[in-house]
Amino acid sequence: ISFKGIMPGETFVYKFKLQQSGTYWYHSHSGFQEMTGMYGALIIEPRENDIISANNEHVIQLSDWTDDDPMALFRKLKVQSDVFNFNQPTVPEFFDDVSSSSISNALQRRKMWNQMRMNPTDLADLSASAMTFLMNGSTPMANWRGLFKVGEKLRLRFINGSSNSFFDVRIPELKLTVVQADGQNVEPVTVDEFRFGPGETYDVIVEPKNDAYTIFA
Ligand SMILES: [Cu+2]
Repeated sequence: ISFKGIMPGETFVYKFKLQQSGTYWYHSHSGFQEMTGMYGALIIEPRENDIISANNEHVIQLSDWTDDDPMALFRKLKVQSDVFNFNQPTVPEFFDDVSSSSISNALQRRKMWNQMRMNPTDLADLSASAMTFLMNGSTPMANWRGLFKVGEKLRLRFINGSSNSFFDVRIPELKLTVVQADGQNVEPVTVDEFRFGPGETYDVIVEPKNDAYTIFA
């Protein structure tokens, strides 16, 4: 809206006053370019010493990728919004509802969802049937070396750079201490797992006791 865009091969220098530091990211807002990889991390170091101490840090940016033309996917959703939802409530779920409450409650519930023209399993427009989920641009088949070192205090800057997907993130056998959310330092909270939606960032501190772990999202 505000300018004519950056043509292929051109460069453009953005200038803006920094009022903040922390983990942020950027992405394109035109032509579904974000879904085809036009995004990246923006890490802003604090002017003074960082109060979050770590021996090392890595950015882990999650995204969702489609082998289809995103415009074609969008067209399908415009025609039928639940085309990728293969978990629709049908007759058996209706009888489950009847037996767990009553027939009038079950009918009432169906009526409510019908009025909204939605269903209770409508969690995201696109699911794994249309998407592959990526970490730093790599598929789930990929592997990284040298990320974890025993005894090192490691800061992982998680970014949900997806167009559509919520992620539940955990590293089995490692506690995650959340120290920053959306670029703002927070009172540290130690968890086994966190959930974040498109656009959100969480920085966590981990202290590996082995040199191999799975980052699961
Ligand atoms: Cu955006």
